[in-house]
Amino acid sequence: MHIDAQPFPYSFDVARTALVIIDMQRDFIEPGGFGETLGNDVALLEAIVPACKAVLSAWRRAGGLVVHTREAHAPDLSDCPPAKRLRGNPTLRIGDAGPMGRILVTGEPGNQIIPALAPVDGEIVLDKPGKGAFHATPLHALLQGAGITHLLFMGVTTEVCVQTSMREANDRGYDCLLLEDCTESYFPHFKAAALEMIRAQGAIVGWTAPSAPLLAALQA
Ligand code: C5J
Repeated sequence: MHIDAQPFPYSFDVARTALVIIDMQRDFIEPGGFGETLGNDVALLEAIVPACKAVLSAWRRAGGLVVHTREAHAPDLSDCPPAKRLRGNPTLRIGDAGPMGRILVTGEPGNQIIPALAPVDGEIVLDKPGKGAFHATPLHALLQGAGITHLLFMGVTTEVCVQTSMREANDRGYDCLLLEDCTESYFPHFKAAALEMIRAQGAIVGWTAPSAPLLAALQA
């Protein structure tokens, strides 16, 4: 399969490609979660949900592998170093009790993937304590075991967990495409810059494309 992308067309085989959905969890997307406590306008992120849902549905129909990640820490925060917990000036920190349970803690209501993109049986769901999806998770082993060589990325936030995960994936040898209308940042200029960085210098980290050509290719 080939789709129009920047900086040049992206080719992949569905059987060797996984759709990786980064951190579409209530804490970041819904009002009252961690994202909002950091002073962000979560409506910006909520706006990508319909496009993400359309891609997820089409990818499921095509029989492709789906990976969902959640930024999540153990209840005792043993996997959350002070360098992460103490950054910023939020009204609530990781592990504190918030309106949707303890912030970014495994199993809490705010840590669940939003209902519109909820995982189904057979999909991989990974809790990741870092920004990158490969740090302290079995993701690389699971993808290698499934014969995956290519990754399609969606999710939030573009310049933090998505970009970090794409860079980790690129270092591990995966050809990565970021779906432009299926990712968002609390800072639109950071999203724009991240997309440019990713595809600069001949796709130094990977490709970017809107979801429309992917949906058309999957339907053809
Ligand atoms: C952040 C993420 N922004 N998923 N997490 O802290 O991008």
